[in-house]
Amino acid sequence: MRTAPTILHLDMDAFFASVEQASKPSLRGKAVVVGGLGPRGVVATASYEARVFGVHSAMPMGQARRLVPNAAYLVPRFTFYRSISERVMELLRALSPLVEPLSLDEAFVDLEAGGVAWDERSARLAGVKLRADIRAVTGLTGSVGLAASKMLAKIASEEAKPDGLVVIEPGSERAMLGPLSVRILPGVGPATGDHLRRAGITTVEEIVEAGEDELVRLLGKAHGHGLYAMALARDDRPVVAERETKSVSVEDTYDVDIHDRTRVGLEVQRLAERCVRRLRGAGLSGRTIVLKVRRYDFSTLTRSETLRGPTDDPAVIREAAGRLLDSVDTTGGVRLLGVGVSGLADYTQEDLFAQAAGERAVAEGPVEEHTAAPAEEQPASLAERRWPAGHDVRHAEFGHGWVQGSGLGRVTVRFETPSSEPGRVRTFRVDDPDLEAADPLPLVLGGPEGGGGVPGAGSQAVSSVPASLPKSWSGSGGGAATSRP
Ligand code: DCP
Ligand code: MG
Repeated sequence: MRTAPTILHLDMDAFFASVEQASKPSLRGKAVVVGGLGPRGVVATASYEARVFGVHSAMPMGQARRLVPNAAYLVPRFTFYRSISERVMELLRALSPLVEPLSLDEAFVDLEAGGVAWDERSARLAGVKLRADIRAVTGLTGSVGLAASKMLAKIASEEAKPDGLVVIEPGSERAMLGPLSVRILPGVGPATGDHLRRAGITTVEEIVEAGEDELVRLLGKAHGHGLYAMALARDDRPVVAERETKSVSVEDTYDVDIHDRTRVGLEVQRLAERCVRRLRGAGLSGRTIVLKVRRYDFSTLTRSETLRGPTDDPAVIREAAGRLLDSVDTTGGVRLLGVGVSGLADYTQEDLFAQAAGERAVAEGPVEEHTAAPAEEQPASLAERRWPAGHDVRHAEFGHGWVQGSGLGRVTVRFETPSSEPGRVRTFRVDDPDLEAADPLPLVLGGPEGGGGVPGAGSQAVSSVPASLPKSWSGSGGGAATSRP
């Protein structure tokens, strides 16, 4: 493992929600929930102001509404988020050829490979400058973790959230990890966490104390070895430059063959859900669902089904995987199960879009092409379809604004732009000829991330973001193991 904290992990703060707050001055400092507004909708993300009330990603939207009835509920604008993500990734690629994106808002960067950092001080400086540059270019905040390995860099950025920077100094890793929950380690989800807890292991330190043999006994060879190494902060995984993803899949090997057909079915459902989370994390959807089954005698078979269009809907993928399982004989037992999705396309969340034929009709071109859901699944009224909450509009007289809500033949628009004061609300008839859908405006003046031609929206001031930090910030890279500039 390297001896300097030159692996950087960036994760943007409350990404989709922060973009919405930056777009809409009236929502800054307020609870904002982005997600599907239809009956099957789930939360994509929530602003930190909404998280205080317990709202989080993947929560059913109805539950979020009960927790924070007064939050702003907005339909996601993936094309816009993707264009901002691209600007952030460009900044990362300026630091190093080795940039490994994990999702739209998250990536590892090997600073050493880029020659921009070689010791703690230079790494910290690069991290501080990156955060300032991201802010200047996108108007948004991202959190940075710096460490000598990927695992620790990611843990550090989590610690740094929101809007911070944490360096884990080489040599301090074991002491830092020791008291933390086992759940902090990569690959330890709720199931493995429970399994370890029943064996009396709740902290990373306790994994080390239990020893490698015990871990292998509890979790099987591959997982046990891997986890023990992580607990000792041994992680040599290199940062791998972006490559074309061909498929997204997850699989589990079982220590004891599963015979019970119901249990096999449940495992497949669980894997399908994990696969969806990974798919969404990568900002993708896919058309072909693949089921992999290894039987007691090591014979392995795969079955696949291709849908009419790409999806990342957990229900659709679960059902397809279930159908595929129906065609597989599992008598004798199953050692391994896997669920994958291939035939990938850019982000399409039918689940989020359950309400929004309008999402397709209005702003998101690619979504329109890709969506497979039949029309009768769209319960939204015509007004809501045409004017999805949160999307940009332009009025012939009042200028640029966004849809605050619609229904009963009316649409309510708040007229404001990223650089204006919070704006006023006006209500129109849904068929008002003066009102039309518009492209998002750039969050920072001069930024090209407007998702298309940037209309001249009258007077826009440059938002007051420093292009570089005051000297005193960058000079503070001294002895402390962590810092939050
Ligand atoms: N996302 C999603 N569905 C999920 C999880 C995330 O659609 N189940 C989307 C919305 C998020 C974005 O991906 O804004 C990035 O995911 P993160 O997990 O990084 O969450 P945030 O950036 O929103 O918040 P944090 O500050 O915790 O990173
Ligand atoms: Mg994030």
